[in-house]
Amino acid sequence: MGSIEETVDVIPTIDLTPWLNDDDSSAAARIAVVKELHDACVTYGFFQLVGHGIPLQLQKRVLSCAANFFDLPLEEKMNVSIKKCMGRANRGYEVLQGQTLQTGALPDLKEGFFIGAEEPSDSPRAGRFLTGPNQWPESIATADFEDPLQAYRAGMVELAQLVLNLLALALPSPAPSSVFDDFMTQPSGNLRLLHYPPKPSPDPEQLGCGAHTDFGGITFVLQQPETKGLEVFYPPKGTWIPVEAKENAFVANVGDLLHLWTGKYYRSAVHRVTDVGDKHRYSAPFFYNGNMDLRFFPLDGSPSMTVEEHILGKLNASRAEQTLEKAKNIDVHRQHVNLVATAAG
Ligand SMILES: O=C(O)CCC(=O)C(=O)O
Ligand SMILES: [Fe+2]
Repeated sequence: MGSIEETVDVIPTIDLTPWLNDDDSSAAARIAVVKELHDACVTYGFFQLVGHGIPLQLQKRVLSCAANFFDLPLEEKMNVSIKKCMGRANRGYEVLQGQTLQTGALPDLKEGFFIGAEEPSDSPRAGRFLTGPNQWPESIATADFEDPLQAYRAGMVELAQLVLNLLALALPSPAPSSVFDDFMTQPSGNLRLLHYPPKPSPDPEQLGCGAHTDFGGITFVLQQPETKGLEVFYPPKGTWIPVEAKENAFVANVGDLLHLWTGKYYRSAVHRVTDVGDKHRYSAPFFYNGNMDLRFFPLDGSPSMTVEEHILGKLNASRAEQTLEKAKNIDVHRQHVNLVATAAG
């Protein structure tokens, strides 16, 4: 018999069916789901979601859209580079090793593609943070890429809103069950396709996706079944918990915004993608950031701010940290160069 320390923690799996069935679900079953969501968000900040109503066929199409897109020649992918998007819309292709999520680690061994709600370029909002026209690859037909991805994204917006309503119900009083209602008007929800190529070396500093927390409200990750690599940090034990890639399940996680808003009641957990092994791995995280203009008031009385201010603040802080780290590395390098120069001279 193992001791508590030896027990392997597992991210809980929560079945939403009682909330999607209008007819035969008992009130008790629905309350049990709310309690499970509460416990998962307080303990891990992560859970697997099943019985969510998003068709398996659509999930499979999203993953094959990812495989088809990342298979395109680099030149075609660069035609829709995120660097060409309108203003700060953050839409399009992100190159392999284009991001370093973990300060001090090597650049992430992944490439990505971001989409969001279509906001035409002549709209006054276009070019604002996370808002604007999408960039679609020319060589893949709309019906084979844009249509399924947008159908999926719309389904994820609805799912996120149902889960947020339940997370509002799960908060201890006096938080009202309407606490997130205004957050859900004109919501920003962005889908990212990701490709992790097989890892070329066993270097522990080479991660697929460096350790980070998500900045926004709530994230739902579609993982390609039978792949590996996603892990969640569990501070009470200082351990990394692997998150199984289950068919027809989404990995949901609380972001920093929800953590702050709930007075740090719901945990925003550090997570990463380590070694994907010798198989390609595709995933599709969906980030629900709600109404970016909304001013929210953290339940513990911390200063209020708008959703956009919060996310931009997080982004800028992480960039500043990365710049500092790079500067330190350059100093180390300079010192080394000087020593070599001295020894040689
Ligand atoms: O690919 C994954 O499973 C996770 C990706 C992730 O954490 C992110 O994009 O924020
Ligand atoms: Fe993440």
